[in-house]
Amino acid sequence: MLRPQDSATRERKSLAGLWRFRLDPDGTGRVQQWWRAPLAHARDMPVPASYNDIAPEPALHDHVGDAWYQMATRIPARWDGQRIALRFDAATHRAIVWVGDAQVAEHEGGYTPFEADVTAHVRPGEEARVTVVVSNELTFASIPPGEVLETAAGREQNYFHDFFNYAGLHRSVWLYTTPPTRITSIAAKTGLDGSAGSVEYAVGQSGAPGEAPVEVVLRDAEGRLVAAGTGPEGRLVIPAVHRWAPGDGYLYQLEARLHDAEGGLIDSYLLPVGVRTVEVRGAQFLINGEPFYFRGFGKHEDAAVRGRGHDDVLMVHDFELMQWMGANSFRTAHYPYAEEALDYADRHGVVVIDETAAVGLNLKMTISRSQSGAETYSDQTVSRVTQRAHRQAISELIERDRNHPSVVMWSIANEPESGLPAAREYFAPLFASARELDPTRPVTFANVMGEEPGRCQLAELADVIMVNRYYGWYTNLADLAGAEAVLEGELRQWAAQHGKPIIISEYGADTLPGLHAILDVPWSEEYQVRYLEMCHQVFDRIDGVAGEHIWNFADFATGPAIIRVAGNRKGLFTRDRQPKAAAFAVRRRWSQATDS
Ligand code: BDP
Repeated sequence: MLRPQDSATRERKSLAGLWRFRLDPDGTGRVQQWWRAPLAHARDMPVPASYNDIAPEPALHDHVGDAWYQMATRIPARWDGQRIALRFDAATHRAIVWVGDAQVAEHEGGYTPFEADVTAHVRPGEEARVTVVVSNELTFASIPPGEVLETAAGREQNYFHDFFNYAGLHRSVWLYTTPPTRITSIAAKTGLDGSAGSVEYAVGQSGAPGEAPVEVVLRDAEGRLVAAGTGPEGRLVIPAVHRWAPGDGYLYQLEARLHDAEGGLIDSYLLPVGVRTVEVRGAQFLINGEPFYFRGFGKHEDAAVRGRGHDDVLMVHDFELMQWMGANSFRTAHYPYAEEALDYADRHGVVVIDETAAVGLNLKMTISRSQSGAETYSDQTVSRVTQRAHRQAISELIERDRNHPSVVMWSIANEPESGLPAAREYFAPLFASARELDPTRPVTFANVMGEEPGRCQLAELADVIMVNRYYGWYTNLADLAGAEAVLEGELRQWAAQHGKPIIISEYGADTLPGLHAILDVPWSEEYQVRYLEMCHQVFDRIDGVAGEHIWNFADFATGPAIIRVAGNRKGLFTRDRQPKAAAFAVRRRWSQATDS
């Protein structure tokens, strides 16, 4: 599915703004067919945003079930004769969409896009009514998993991950045109051969293959033509290529065009292409054949008021702060981020580990009431049904992001229970699918504390060992010397047993800004600084360590818990992006780094 764009032959209209909105805790809307009329008893709701924090109401904040959005928009009269599509960049966690009285789309999964051809349901020049029902329920059939509990106080959502279950229309919604005969997909794989680069492309089109001849041109960043080809597949060679590299987000523009028999332009689509290679060799992670050391963060899409709603202001600010820190990379913990973030990373040479929303496949880790003591993998819990949703999540992630040069690796899960043979049975086919869908990038997952080398059944399946470790916080609290010994011992074991690159994909300590202490007092700013320094000293002593991603870039919202103080406070920045002392300490380390 190609993203909507304005090109010589295509036009977009954003549906961002205020929509009408109504909660539906009892699910009556589906029975009463609320899409058939203007939404009664509705209030204003901004899109994109999570709905949860927009008004100070527990019923909105903690809602479980359906929520309805509706808006009316005029279809431009000049769109007559075009194919018209409606696209949601995300609807969390699932949605059904109607245009007028007709259902046009249904989608499972809260962080990947979906669209519908609505040409037959709208009339250029007239208004169209768009209605969407989103459901935030998580079950063992969804990614991420969860369970809805029927309690005396009503329905409650239980989930197994440490961030608030924000919901709603989190990203842009577009109406857009394409010509009736159109380009439907483009894939570009890049390679390097000495000073030359190559782009292998495949262009899909509607109708019979080859119906309209395909032409492809590649231009450099200044708009100069560097290569051209014809046919739906081919290979372009760029002599003296300017590589895409960390810190140097150089992009070429690939333009695919469809022509009619007379040579007239039918459709044109522009794809930015960064020419680079990625490879794991021994214990090294190579970008363009050179060792790369990941410096950065696990992040969240999270902010006051807008929740997980995409916002360009906050996104650019976060990237600027990461650059100020000297970070060169981040992980999209714990779900695919807005595509705008990947575009930005492409353009600025920021390296991304791209993660699915498969977080919480671990019932050992949860404080869940009804499932405590339950097995993670069983017919009633994480099962083949979960696996089906998980495979779909992997394939939608790869399909969406495969052309981004910034994305160097897929992370197919965060902290699953991985020490059981059942984990291997569940995950082996998923690793295989990811590799089949994209043979060009390494595939990994984030290993949880306790699933050490020798125990973990999945490390063998991963190309890179990613571990989340909290020695000095969840264990060895206020005992940094003890923590140092355990951390070093474990990392050395990983290095010896697997010989693969090791990335510490999470390490961190909760910290309240303004709390100070001379001694090692957890939650103080000084403890966070010393904890991180201890970890860094260990990483620097171990050859196989290929990266460090601090948990977390900023404080973020969670559900209520006695180990959380109005959210998770492991940020180097507060939730409103003010630095804690550790931000300055880590900035000194990262800005002094001389390698990539
Ligand atoms: C890890 C999780 C992450 C949590 C973090 C923490 O991957 O989502 O927020 O620990 O406890 O278990 O802070």
